[in-house]
Amino acid sequence: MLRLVILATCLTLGHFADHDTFKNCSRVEFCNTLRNRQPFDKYAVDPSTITIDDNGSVKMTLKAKKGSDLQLELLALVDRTFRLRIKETASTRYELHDVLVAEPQLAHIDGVLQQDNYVTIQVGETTAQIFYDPFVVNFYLVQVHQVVIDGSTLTFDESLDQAFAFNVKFPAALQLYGLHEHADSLALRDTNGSDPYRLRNLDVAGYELDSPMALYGAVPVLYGWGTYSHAGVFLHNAAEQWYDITNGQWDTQANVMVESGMFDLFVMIGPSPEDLVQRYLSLTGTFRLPQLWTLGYHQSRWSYMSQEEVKDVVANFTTYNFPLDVIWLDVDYTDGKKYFTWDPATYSDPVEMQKNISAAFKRLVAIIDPHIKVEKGYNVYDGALEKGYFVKRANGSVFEGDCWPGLSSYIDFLNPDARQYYGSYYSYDKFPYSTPVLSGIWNDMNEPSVFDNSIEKTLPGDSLHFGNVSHRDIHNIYGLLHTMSTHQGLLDRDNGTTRPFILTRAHFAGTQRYSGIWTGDNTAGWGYLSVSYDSCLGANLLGLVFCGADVGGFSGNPDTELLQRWYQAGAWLPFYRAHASSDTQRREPYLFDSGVQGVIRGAIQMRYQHLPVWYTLFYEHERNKVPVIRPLFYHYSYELETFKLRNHLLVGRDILVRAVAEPGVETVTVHFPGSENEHWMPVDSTEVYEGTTDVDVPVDIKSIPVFYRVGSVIVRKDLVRLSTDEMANDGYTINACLDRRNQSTGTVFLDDFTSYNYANNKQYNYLRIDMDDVNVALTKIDEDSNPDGFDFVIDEVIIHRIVQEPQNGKPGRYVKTVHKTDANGQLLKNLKFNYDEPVSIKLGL
Ligand code: NBV
Repeated sequence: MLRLVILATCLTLGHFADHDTFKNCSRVEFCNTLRNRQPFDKYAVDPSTITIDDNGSVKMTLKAKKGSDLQLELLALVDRTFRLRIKETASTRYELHDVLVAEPQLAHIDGVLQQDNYVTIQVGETTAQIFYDPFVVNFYLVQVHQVVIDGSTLTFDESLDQAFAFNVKFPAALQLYGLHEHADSLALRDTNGSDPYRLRNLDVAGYELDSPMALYGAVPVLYGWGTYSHAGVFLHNAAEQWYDITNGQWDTQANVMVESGMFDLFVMIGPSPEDLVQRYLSLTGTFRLPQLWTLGYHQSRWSYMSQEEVKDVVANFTTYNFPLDVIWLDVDYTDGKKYFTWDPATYSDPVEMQKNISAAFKRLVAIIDPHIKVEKGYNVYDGALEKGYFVKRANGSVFEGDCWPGLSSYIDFLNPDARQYYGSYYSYDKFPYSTPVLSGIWNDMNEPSVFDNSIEKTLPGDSLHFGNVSHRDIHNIYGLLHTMSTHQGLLDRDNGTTRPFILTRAHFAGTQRYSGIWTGDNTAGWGYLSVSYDSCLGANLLGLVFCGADVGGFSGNPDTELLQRWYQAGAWLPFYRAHASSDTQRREPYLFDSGVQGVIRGAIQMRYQHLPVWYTLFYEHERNKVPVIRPLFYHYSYELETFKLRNHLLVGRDILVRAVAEPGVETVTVHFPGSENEHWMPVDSTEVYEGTTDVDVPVDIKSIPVFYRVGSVIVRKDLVRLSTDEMANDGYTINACLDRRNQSTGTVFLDDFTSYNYANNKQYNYLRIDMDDVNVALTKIDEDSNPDGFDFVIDEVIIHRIVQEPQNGKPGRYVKTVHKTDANGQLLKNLKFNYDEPVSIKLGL
């Protein structure tokens, strides 16, 4: 009963985060003590201890003026990256595993210069310089000072157990980004006068906006962005952390306070934004190409309460002509919240339901949480208990806490055997009545969430994991380990033939190797629509590319204007799912009047038209370590105006989107980046805008400002059907946006859309498309790839040609011509190519 009251309170309160439960810095002892520490140069290098190994490692002792000495190790890594590790001589600190994609490769040290008071280590164009006393570590690229670890504030305080703190400065940067996940602007704010940004994975129901409070995910990366040089740091540590931020010329810095674990800091030097993101992804990995259907539209609700309701929703999407790929099951499909079971009364025939879903060319995703109901006779529980696979209390007994099923225990995912055990339940025989139609899994509540406000709704820090590891040391990777287990389970289930789809709420650096993410329990308010862009852009810079937000808002009821705007804006985030809390009014799109339906249908169809763009971008993310969506400053960092811009994003390099995140507007201000060399064409009008201008663009409820970059080729599928499966054999439309030289370029990627054959056997068709106003040239990008079976069928080519250049801030004009045949009058879609040779098509009229 009490639980119901608390839950009801949270739900009605909506977006008021619970500040009694979730602490600010002053209520967290180590943060409160370390935040205001004064610099006092506690450490100095003892030069007699320095050892240098040309193969990339430098070691020395830091003598403490008070307390214990420390050992410093500096590793030079490939890709303009250094790794700085500092610990006590007899360290008992937990050293993190499972996060890096592989052991980072050491670089050869090209030169060492030892002076009286400093040593410099030269690796290619980068230099690390360590001053002995006062102790400071500087990192340079050529002559440009990039990162400074300020030894005067380095604190390893024995009175605070294993807590430590340090300051990191970014002399070439103007603005810091990173520290995902917070409901705040992408550009981190100065925290002087407010709480520091907190990284601790927490189940914050009804989170508030513009807040440094911790949310579900924690990615300890800071990027320092400048107009000419970019550098970053990644703290490889999964304990709770707080970051004070200062931005500004010569003063951009962070004060970092950490509860426990290792000082293990990767210093990554750009100089370009692309370089910087690539360095980080070289350490933590990329998201693998998802199956095509995952990029379609997803419909969810907490919960569809019966198999009949599920079938009814699916049928209505078809009846009302809304594309849909996936229907989601929230917790209520289970038997008493026992995962890997079905409620026998309401989901009595899951196999028939899955057949029904599949007959409509849709798929199913179901939720599986990490807490396990304490119930003798429940196989998942019994097995885990017997084998010792649950997290333990400090006294060694199995931890039990309250969650959805009532009393629950928590799988200890740090234990590889427990991961294997839990993952095995995804197999068809151990998850009764599951079939391949259950195509993906949703891992929720994996911060992990425990319904006990006195411990911030999560496991206590002193609870114990495999190998006697304290929970506090690994708290922020619990969700990552959960998805790792699910990922392996799904791979095994399908014998490695299918690319798993997982959505997770808790996440950390490296989660991208296993799962997509969403922004959790947002609220039906305009600010939450806006912040979904900040959040997913931030995630994309950190490799967490498959990101979305609950369309419409999880809590509360959006009015129809907000709902329509959300469908329009959400279509341009990588993951596109509508979801709503249990106490909200039903809002499946077919429930609205025909006008609203039309707008929502249009938004979803726009998404489906651009699926080839999304799919190609996801492939290019994996291949080139580039984000799928990008803030404007990623490509235009020389334009200061782009640093704090909100509601704008780039899909890849070539599509600019401006979300309408304001109610009742007839125009919105769009920032077009790129100086006079860049031009932008709206998809739904014939104007042309010039780069580095701000324009008030008219909008009505049917439109969202979307622009193609002049010079690009955008490949679409313009015949939109009701699911990706039904569109699989349809041809493509090539949109060529010709530049002043009458040229445009793009790429397209095709494969079987489901398996790993693209990676394991190079079975794919990856083409570069070069166009002028009469010629289409297709060139196979990888000589050794095999495009058999993946024909790029061209239905039509649309040429966009500027007929009037924009001038003095006034838009220009372009015209479109549509071509369906080649110069011989042959229908383009009837042309068959051998992609092993470059293809050249002359267009007919
Ligand atoms: O499983 C119920 C919900 C889910 O719908 C939501 O998306 C998650 O973020 N879940 C949280 C647990 C309860 C939230 C109050």
